[in-house]
Amino acid sequence: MSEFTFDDVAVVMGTYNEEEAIGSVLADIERVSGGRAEVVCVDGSDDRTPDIARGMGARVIEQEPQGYGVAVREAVLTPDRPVVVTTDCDDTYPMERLPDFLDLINEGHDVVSGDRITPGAETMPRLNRLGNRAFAGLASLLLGRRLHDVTTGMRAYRRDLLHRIDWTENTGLSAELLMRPVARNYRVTEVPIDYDERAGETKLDPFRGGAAIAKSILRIGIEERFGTSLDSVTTTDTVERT
Ligand SMILES: Nc1nc2c(ncn2[C@@H]2O[C@H](COP(=O)(O)OP(=O)(O)OP(=O)(O)O)[C@@H](O)[C@H]2O)c(=O)[nH]1
Ligand SMILES: [Mg+2]
Repeated sequence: MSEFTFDDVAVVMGTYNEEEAIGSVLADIERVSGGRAEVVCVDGSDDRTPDIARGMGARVIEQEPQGYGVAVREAVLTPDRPVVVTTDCDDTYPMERLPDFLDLINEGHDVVSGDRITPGAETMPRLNRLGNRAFAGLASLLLGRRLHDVTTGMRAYRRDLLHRIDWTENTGLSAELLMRPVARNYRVTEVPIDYDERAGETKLDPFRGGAAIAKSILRIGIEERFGTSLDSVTTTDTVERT
């Protein structure tokens, strides 16, 4: 089997008023991939974000802002390229690690997930760090496999896996994108990554967002482990803007 190169990679993201960060994120992707990775932004901004993205050669799909997962679901399902990498557009994730993620896909993994927690994540707000540890602990218990960071935004996926699973979550989509493949015995690995301080304003309310993520993890864990649909845990997951 021939190895994937950056000509086979699409880097995708939801973008919502990220004009302070998007130039730097897209420049990093361009530099690290030698301009070969395709970039897809699913954008709900009312600032200059989409203009900057288009000016830098990204494909921009406009979408009313409906929350993280609605945007990222569309973003991961859009590319035709066989390797899809997600990131946040806030300059927190280390784009210089893209070659390592691609190497791990080429070694046979279906999902490569950036683990911010193991290296310390000192730049992450304390409440977020505690919450993220708790989410990983809960998901690990439910799935019976130790996972370290289930809410990370930086992952690489084989495209066919993304189209074989139905994705149901919004704020909890990041956890779902890791948990369902783990539960279905895809080859999933976590790789430690550094995590930077965010540029620009957060788009998520930590309390409402955290509650939504906890519910998603419970629902997915129970559905995947016991094959029971947990409609009673379903809520309308609207996103509180800060
Ligand atoms: N299109 C679109 N993008 C969104 C929406 N909500 C969040 N995003 C984007 O999704 C990514 C993740 O959102 P963040 O605000 O960084 O969420 P977070 O990483 O949990 O929180 P921080 O710790 O503040 O970074 C960012 O690139 C946002 O711009 C939305 O409703 N629509
Ligand atoms: Mg972020």
